[in-house]
Amino acid sequence: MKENFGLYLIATDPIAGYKTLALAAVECEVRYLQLRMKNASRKTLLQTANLYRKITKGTATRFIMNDDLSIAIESDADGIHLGQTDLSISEARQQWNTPGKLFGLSTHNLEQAARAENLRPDYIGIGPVFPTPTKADAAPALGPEETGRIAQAVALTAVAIGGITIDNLPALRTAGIDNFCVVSAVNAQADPAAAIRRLQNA
Ligand code: TZP
Ligand code: MG
Repeated sequence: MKENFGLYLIATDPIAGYKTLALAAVECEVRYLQLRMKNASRKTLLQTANLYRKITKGTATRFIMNDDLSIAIESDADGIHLGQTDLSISEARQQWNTPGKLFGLSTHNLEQAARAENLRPDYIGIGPVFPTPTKADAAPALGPEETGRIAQAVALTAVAIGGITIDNLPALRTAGIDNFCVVSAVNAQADPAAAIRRLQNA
């Protein structure tokens, strides 16, 4: 069954701070909150992951750890998000054999999304939809129409990502995309709860 939850939020260098961002996500009942700290020490990563676990525990918000399976396991995250060149989904499932844990996978074209169907992740990311400065090694932008085609071609819950703002959300909707993920549209805002609400209500 494909899930329809709207906003998926990634926490990366939030100007309001990691704690304020997580509290805002919970307050706004954002379904997915992913912790994606690039270049942080393991100690800082684990501390922040433990904080995210504590803040989201027993709420509507699922805490997903980016990339690092050992931190996901140690902090008892709700799941892990992996890229095409990270640990494989099957390998991650073997190492984290706990019922109910969620596994997300990034895809960047139709071929990768189609291949993902065999790996059975709980959801896939599709993108970047638009050019984005947030991810240095991002693949070429797909555009909303191609992103929508890919999302509809696969029998997996899909989340569009990359360069999404309040202004281009209507183009995603037109392309039949229900779930979307943002970094800068919320992390670059001083009042993340207000930014989240604007996106949820757009
Ligand atoms: N993966 C593909 S694009 C991207 C990631 C993590 C960054 C999206 O960030 P923004 O600021 O919402 O464009
Ligand atoms: Mg990754």
